[in-house]
Amino acid sequence: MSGHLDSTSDHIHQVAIVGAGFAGIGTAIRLQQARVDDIVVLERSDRPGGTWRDNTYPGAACDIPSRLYSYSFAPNPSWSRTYSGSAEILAYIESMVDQHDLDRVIRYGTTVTDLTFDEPAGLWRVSVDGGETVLARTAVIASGPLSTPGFPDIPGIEEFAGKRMHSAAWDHDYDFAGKKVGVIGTGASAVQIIPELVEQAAAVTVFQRTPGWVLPRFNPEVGETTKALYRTIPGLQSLARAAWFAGHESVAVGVVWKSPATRVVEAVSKLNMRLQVRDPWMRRQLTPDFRAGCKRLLMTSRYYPALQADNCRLITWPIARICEEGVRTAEGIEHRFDCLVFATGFEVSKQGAPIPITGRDGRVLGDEWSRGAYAYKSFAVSGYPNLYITFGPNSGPGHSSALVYMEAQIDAIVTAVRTIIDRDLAVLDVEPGAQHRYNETIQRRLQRTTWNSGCSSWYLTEDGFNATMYPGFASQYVAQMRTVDLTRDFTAVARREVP
Ligand code: N01
Repeated sequence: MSGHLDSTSDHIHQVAIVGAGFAGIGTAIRLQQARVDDIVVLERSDRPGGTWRDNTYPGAACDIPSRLYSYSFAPNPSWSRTYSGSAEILAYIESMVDQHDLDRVIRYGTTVTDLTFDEPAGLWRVSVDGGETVLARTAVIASGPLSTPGFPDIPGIEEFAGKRMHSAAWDHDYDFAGKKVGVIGTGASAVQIIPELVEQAAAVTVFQRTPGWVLPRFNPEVGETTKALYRTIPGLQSLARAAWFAGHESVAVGVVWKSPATRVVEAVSKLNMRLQVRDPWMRRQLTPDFRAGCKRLLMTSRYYPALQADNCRLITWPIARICEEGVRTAEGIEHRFDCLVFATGFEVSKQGAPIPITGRDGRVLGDEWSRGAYAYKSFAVSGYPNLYITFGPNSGPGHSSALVYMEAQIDAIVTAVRTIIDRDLAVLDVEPGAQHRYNETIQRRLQRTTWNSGCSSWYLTEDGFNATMYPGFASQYVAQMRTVDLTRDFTAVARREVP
């Protein structure tokens, strides 16, 4: 797929969007529907899809039901399973690009290097590699919090002479047949990869630092009759979506808040383990020592059986170092491998400001967020006018579809962009007081959530600050985004008032 839009240095776009993943594509579609025509999407890769373009490891799939994992304005009656695989999700995103003719506005192979607000001109200067500067009245950062693969800080990691692979940068040309493979990590990505590797490789060794809470995931095919009904009865799929949404909202009670309901989730998970894992020693190794929901729940029915396969070993000794031939654990045993798979997550420390962003008076967002990111209702930051973020601070869903949160953000962004255009604003900036009050409430409520109940996870900074998750239900988040008040909580300067 290729697309190009002429962008001379003096042309000012209405909106520049960074990233052509689910959020960037969704924002572009909704802006077009709101008659915002002059937009440009800057995408570093040569294809759209973001997470679902990059995470192609064997077994990659969504652990949120497909019906909830598509834009509400574009339901997909053709999902093949309850939980779709990554290829199918990527195909859906690409179909959205085609249907909305977005290749016209996406510039592939264009990496944004920094953004600077030009206050006198009331516009963002977006630098891209190669030295060009793209100008836009409004900028939208839709580059996603989990887009840069993270390798662990294990001594000797560079010494390994075999094949190294990260879950988010899979080498499909590598043949696992007959190979000895070590997998580091047992999070959401790992539990999807391990069952596939156990089927492909000669031997798989799993290095577990912290076991997670596992819930069963039933993933039946969607029948042809159901698909036909979705295609023929208008609104039926939206109804099914609403039903799944209600189901997820009820799970949230046990997952979000420190409450007795958490015990129910833990009991279900323990029962699941008892039914799937025969060996009491292994059950002890796999039993978490933190409250369910503190880390992401792992949704899989295939992980425990894979761990017990004849060609799979679970190692719970800490890793001491990586050496030329494999991994040495703390008890001094060296495990030799042909390939090491790093299912070790992402560089979330850069989550706050993935790109250098300079706002009013030379303020640098990365500096302001160095001890933890914050924003007004997760999508706008005081001092950085006319700039909006998807999946910004404290917008993480712990239990529901990220797309529900994302669409609420996109609606707020479209309203702000239309306001900037209709009122011909040079500046639309969040009031610091409104931002401060919002964050005080968010941080107070976070103290009562399981995410802040003592485990370590990518949700928290090293100081234990939670800039990631939204402390509430998805429906509450949607409601809060509808109450974004561009008059009371923002200051505006019209272009004609700029000296
Ligand atoms: O990454 P993670 P992930 N030595 O950071 C271990 C989304 N997602 O890619 O728990 C040994 O969760 C680390 O151990 P510990 C989802 O939002 C969605 O799996 O820190 N081990 C952990 O086990 C998810 O939350 C889907 O002790 C080390 C693992 O590596 C996010 O992506 C599917 C280590 C990292 O787990 C990230 O998930 C998959 C070390 N030095 C992912 N360093 C959907 O289905 C790290 N680890 C939607």
